[in-house]
Formats: sequence, C-alpha cells, structure tokens
Amino acid sequence: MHDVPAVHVRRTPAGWHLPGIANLHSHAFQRAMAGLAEVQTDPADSFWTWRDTMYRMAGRFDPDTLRAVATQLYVEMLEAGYTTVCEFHYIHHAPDGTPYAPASAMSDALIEAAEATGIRLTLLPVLYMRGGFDGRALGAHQRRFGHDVEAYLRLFADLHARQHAGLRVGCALHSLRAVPEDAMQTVLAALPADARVHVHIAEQIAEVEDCLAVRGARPVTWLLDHAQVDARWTLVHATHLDASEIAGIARSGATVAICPTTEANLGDGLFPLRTYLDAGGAWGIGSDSHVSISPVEELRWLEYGQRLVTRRRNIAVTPGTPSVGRTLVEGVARSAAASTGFDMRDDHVVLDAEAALLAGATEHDVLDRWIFAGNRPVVREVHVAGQTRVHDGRHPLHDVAARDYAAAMHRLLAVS
Ligand code: NGQ
Ligand code: ZN
Repeated sequence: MHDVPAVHVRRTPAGWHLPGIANLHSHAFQRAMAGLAEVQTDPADSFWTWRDTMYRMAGRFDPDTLRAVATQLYVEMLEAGYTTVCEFHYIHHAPDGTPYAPASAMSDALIEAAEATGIRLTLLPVLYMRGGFDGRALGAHQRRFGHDVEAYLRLFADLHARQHAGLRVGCALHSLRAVPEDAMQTVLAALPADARVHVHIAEQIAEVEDCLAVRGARPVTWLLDHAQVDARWTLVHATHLDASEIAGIARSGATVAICPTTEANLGDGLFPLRTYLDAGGAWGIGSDSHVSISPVEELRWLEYGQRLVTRRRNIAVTPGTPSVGRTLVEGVARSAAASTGFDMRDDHVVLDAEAALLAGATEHDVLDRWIFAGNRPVVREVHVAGQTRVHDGRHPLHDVAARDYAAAMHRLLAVS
C-alpha cells in the first residue's frame, strides 16, 4: 500500500485542494439517536447499556425512515468532506424478523440515499446470527438483523449484481460474537474475489474475555489464525490489542477503521496508534454512530487521545513527515482504496483559502491548520468522481433533506 503517492495539496483559485476522505464505518440509522443517549440511567452505564438504547431505536425504523435519515446523513458527510461511506448495514428485516418484500428493501433505502446525494457507497450487508459467543439465539431486539447463511448469500448476490460506478458491495461479519466459525468460513469461501470484508473486533474488554474463554484466543489472534486476513479486510475498532496482534494486523495488510469520536462516546478505550504506526499498519477513520460527522474531529481526537495518555505532543508522525495533520490525512488516503473498493483519485475537497482560519497558509501547514484550528466549516467544494456535489459549503439537497429528516425524526420519536 506504500506505493500510493503522498497526498498532493495544491492551491487553485477555488481554494486548497485535498483528497476526498473515506468514511470507513457507518451505521446510518444511528444518526437519529446522536445526542439521545447522554442521560445517566445507571451509575454503571456502559457500552452495553448504550446498546440497549440503540436496539430500541433500531426497532423503530422502516425503509422510508431509513432513507430519510441516511439522506440527511450523507448530505452532512459530503459537506464535511467525506466522499465515500462504508455502510455496515444490519437492520435487514421487519422488527419481528420477517423479511421485507423485496428482502433488500432496507439496503435499497441506503442505495437510494447514496444515489440521491452522490456519495460513493460501499454497502456491507451484515451477517448476524447469534446473540453471543456462547451461541445463544438472537434476542428479541436482534431478530431483524438475522440471516441464515443461505439467505445471507442470496441477499449478497442480489446486491453485488447491482454494483455500478458509485456502488460497491462487500461483506460484513458483525463480530466474532455474532457469527459462528462454520458460517464465517462458508460465507468467506463464497465471496467474489473483489469483495471487501469488514468486521467489528476487540472493541470491549468483555468481548476479549469472552472470546478467550470460548474460543481459547483473543479476538484478533483468533481471526488471524482462522481467516486469510489480507488487504481486502477492514478490522473495525481493534481497540484492545496485544503486541503480537498489533504486529499481526500490520503484517496482514488489513486496515483498521478507527472511530475516535464514537469510541470516546462509548467508553471503548484507546487504540494503540503509536505502536501500530511503528509496525507500518494501515488505518482509516469512521464516523460509526455519528455523534460527529467531521473528518476534522475524528483526526483531531485520534491525536489528542494519544497526547492525553502519554502527556506528550505531536504523536502521529512518520519518518520524513513531521506534520501531524499531513500524517493523518495521508494515513486516511492510503487505506481508502483497499478498504472501500473505490479508486478515489478523482475525489477532491476544496477548502476556502479566504477563510480566516487559513489566512497565510502554505502547502506545508494547511493540513495542520485544517485539522487543528477551530471549528468554523472551511470545506467549500466537494467533488466526487469529478462531479461537484457541494458548492459554497452546501449540498443542493441541504434543505430538502433536512425537512424530510425532521419529519422522519417526528415519526421515530413518536413511537413509545
Ligand atoms: C453496532 N456499534 O453494531 O452498532 C455496534 C454496537 C454491538 C459499535 N460497536 C453493537 N460501535 O457491537 O453489539
Ligand atoms: Zn459499528
């Protein structure tokens, strides 16, 4: 992956041109609960109590509300500089688990939202079969996520046959918790060679402990031993790693999708970025639960997390690249094609060179200024595959999407 050229930043009359940013991890529906899980219900509130709240929200969606929420989300992503989104999509069926007609109705809603807004979509239908490492059945709130292997592969084939210039279809395994080993092997063997594979892994200590207890190894160790993990793979979170796992992921060529604002929001822990960079590992960012839709904030907090625990500064640098902003933007650009399946060379973000935050900027410091100075939006134009999707900081659907989103929110919040 190191043959990808370094990020080329140039100044034109329109402003500062940067590469388009890939968003490697999204659950679109969770945009509707951002800010609605911040009230303490128990002093022991955790990822797991958040998950119960999230399941209740997931239970309310239908294809129309999902389309409206995803359309607003994708407008926000484009306006923030994301040009591709990997949608880790698991709300497949009606709330009681009955498939929609067609079975792809929820996936179709996401495809329609992406097509309407012009963001590139890597759709990752999720295989979700069990409620935990012990093999227990899906709980009541998880029923609408589930497939057997055969039904999953039917959905996958249907979606994969619809790939086009702006749509890639890959496979997501929800987690080792949710996918038994034999199902994982059958699905991996059936995938076309071009398919990307994404998996949630090692986000929570409890998950590492359960995996050790039931499968006799830590999650990343187990995965590296039981699957041909290579550059087609994206490991989402991979927060809790030992030294051999850090080296193992880096050696495999897989990308780690780090989701700093969500990982902070959920109290996950801190990704060992410095050691991973030293090992030469590939990584990118995801907005995941959408508590923030901003590559600036993801990258800023990725670096700040490291500073807070080490009590040092300027951590994310690589040999020959002392600029943190440049190292971060280059890291994201390098993993984009392998993780998303898209060649994003014709995607650009143009920053407003007249913005006060960028006054006097040069090509050497403009990335540091973009990531580390203030919060005023400075994205002026966004081009996807050579097409302008954002002009003057706004997507053409900005108002319409917001109106439809508000109507969808009223419907979602009206359900008791
Ligand atoms: C998800 N989200 O699938 O939306 C997960 C939570 C789980 C994050 N891990 C559910 N951030 O892991 O079981
Ligand atoms: Zn996730």
